[in-house]
Amino acid sequence: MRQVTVTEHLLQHQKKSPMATGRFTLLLNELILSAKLISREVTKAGLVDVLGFTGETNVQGEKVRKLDEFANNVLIHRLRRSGVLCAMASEENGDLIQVSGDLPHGDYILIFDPLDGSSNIDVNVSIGTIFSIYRRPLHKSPGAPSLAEVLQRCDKQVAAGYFIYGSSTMMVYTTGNGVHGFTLDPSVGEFLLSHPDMKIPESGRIYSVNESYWNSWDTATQSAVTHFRNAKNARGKPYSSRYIGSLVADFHRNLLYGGIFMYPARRGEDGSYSGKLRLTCEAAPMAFIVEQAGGMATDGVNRIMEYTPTELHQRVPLFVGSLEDVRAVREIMLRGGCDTVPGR
Ligand code: P6P
Repeated sequence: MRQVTVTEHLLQHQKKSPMATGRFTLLLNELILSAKLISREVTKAGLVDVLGFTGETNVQGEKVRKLDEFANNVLIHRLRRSGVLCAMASEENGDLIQVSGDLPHGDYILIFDPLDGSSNIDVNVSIGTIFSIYRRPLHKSPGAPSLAEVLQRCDKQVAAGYFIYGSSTMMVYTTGNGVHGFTLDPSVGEFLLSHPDMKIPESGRIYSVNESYWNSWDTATQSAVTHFRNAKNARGKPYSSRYIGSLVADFHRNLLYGGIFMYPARRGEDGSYSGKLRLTCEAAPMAFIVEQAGGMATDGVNRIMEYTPTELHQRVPLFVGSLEDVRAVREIMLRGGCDTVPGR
């Protein structure tokens, strides 16, 4: 296959993708440079003192690992200077990261999880950076964007993607014209097109869920997981259970092989149900990607892309993957009187 860089691919699709503007290309290239810097640190994590904790906790109440902090700082530093953003939001930061001020800025809004799956950093399991891009609404308020301008309906995303730092470093992204995968060739320092127009198999052969939470699920969720324990794939074989505990790694494998990733709502000590994954920086970008690849993403019943976030770090249940698998869950949830699906 002729070597095609991300920029060449964007320009080739210029006509089809209104996103292939110079300003979007610049934004994507800054994300790519950030990912190269993060990848370099991730791959040598075992050699220098970037493992372990900083001793701080983030807005999620999670211990911040040094690589988390490094990745977050790289992305904020580089993207703040891209000149094309008006606001950023990170899974690691409680509030919006304002961009305007003395630096040039533009109309894109970037929401990201700098290093998802970071609990796996010390054990050499694939982790990733997830990003979601919106445009600032036209009827914009003067000055820096308000939170309301950032919390847009998920189907207003203009681009979404992830970098996965594994046996190779890959970028998978969509601008609404299909899903395309690029693999980093370290010898030239370029992401080269390796997976053009990715499509997820319509029905899968893998289900991914942390079954240790069985007792905290409602009965409809338990029925959905039981369905896959007994289901047969398109070739009449049982589904395989695979769960890495790193969303990007589990999602990427299922995108290629076909299957469903489930992070259902769990009952808390107060008896209420809530999801763990964040809507804006995890569920929404993965939903955009999977729908562009022919799959589906719901909270069990409702389409993730129809959500309008109520807060920056809103959590949702997530069922994402092959169309027939996510549809099967939806039928079970509706039949089972699922009472854990929050209103949109
Ligand atoms: P659990 C990582 O912390 C993460 O946010 C996702 O990457 C992953 O899918 C999930 O949490 C794992 O959560 O509760 O199964 O450890």
